[in-house]
Amino acid sequence: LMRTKIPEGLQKLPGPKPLPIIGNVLEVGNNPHLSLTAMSKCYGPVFQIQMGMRPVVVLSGNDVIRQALIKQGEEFAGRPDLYSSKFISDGKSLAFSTDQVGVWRARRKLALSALRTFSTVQGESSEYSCALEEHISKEGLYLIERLHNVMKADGCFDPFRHIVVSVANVICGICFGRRYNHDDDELVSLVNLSDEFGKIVGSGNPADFIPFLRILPSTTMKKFLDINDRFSKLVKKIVSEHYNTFDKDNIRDITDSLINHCEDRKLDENSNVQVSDEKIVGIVNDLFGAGFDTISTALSWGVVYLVAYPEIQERLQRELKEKIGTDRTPLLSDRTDLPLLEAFILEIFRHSSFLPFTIPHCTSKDTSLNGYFIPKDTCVFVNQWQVNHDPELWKDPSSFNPDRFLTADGTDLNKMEGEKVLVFGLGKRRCIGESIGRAEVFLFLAILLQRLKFSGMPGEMLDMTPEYGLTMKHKRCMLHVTPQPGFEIPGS
Ligand code: HEM
Ligand code: HJJ
Repeated sequence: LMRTKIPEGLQKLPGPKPLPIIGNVLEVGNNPHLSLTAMSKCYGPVFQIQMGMRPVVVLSGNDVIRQALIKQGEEFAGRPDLYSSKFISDGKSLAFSTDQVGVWRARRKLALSALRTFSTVQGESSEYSCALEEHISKEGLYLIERLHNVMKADGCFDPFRHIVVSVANVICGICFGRRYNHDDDELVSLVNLSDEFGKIVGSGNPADFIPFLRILPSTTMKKFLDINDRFSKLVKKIVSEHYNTFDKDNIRDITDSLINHCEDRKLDENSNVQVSDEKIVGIVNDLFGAGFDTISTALSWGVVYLVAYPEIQERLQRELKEKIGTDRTPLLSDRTDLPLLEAFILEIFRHSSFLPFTIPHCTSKDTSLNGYFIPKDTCVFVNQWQVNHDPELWKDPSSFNPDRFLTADGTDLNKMEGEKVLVFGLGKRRCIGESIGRAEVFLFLAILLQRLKFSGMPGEMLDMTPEYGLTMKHKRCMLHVTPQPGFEIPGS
């Protein structure tokens, strides 16, 4: 039996006793964010569990997570070799693949620069400060019209079903230079399956660690393979249309700019890293996938919280009426004038912690944390949910209270409190879509709230229990909207 020697002065990691073959998967269970938070109270902020035969280190607490991901960032920036990762973008995902550090860094740099360029360029109309703002405003107004029409026809609507199409259209605009109709079945059915994707990819999926589970028939796994397949096919079709109409003097969107990089063949002048065309253009898979799944989940939670807390919805609408009025649509530049809306968004992020764990990390060499030895190639789970519900950091963490992010007089955002919320990860692997994500959640909510009042179905209870996954979603539900006084519904 292999037994790693622990270097002198370092301790063996604490943790629960594993069963043979399955390890601790039963104790981890269906809600790893809750079970692993409970274990952190017992074993501390750095402990080890066994997923199948494989040791996994679980990090909790603001200090330990900052130490690992920022101060020891290099050592914790890898991704583990997991079964499910092989099926995402044919194993070539920027976010999930085990790319060597040089290849990952070159791809990440390209992705960041492409996102920045195509969200901040001037859009078609000079009313808007940038293309991102233009896409969100237009999709936001179109969504309002859509919800109004569905209300007229059916008397209620499923918020996620429609929000996800509008959000997908924003990232489609930036990545592919096009949008889809809300009735386009190819897109609508695909983006409405993201919960099945998240169930397989979420930290602690037993099939990632226990080989014999993979031979059992699993409908979730079938759906996951099917989603990845359809996803790749859709993106491949769009990419090949771009190759056919490519003109290096007219770079239309992110797909064009990535194709252009391949043509140039000089990805990064200062390094000798060679990255295949497939891995460069394949970056749009991740940008599109991450761009629609995360933001649609955040917004859908937002709408459900508005319904669950009608007094907060009323305060938000009063803030919009006072600061913006009814003569114009909100803009990104209104963010600093709407502290309650910003506080509400921070509280959605914190309370739902809809991204409970980061994508799993992996140590790139032998290291130590808090005096414990962690060998190279150890899988690491980072528990963001625990940080956002830590009673050491938050007063009454389980209550939904946006005011915790406002100054005592309620007129300003308390920046220090806001920075304690952990949803975008930290350090070298932190999210590259954070500024787009925050901007989009803000502007969609501002536009929706200015014109619509959300409410539940009379007599029906809202079930706000999250369903565990990479991004946790609330159960599908049916809601009502009524127009705010003073607003015409566009297009009707
Ligand atoms: C990674 C959160 C929006 C692209 C991540 C990670 C988190 C996260 C937690 C993992 C960090 C880690 O592994 O340590 C969020 C949230 C969003 C959001 C909460 C919205 C509210 C976006 C958007 C995009 C994006 C809009 C792109 C358009 C990515 C990519 C990675 C990533 C490519 C992988 C980075 C890497 O592995 O180097 N995000 N994200 N995200 N995100 Fe986001
Ligand atoms: C997807 C939903 C997908 C990809 C990527 C390739 C890349 C959410 C966090 C980080 C974002 C990083 C990425 C997320 C996955 C999705 C998402 C879906 C297919 C995909 C922590 O994005 O239904 O299908 O293929």
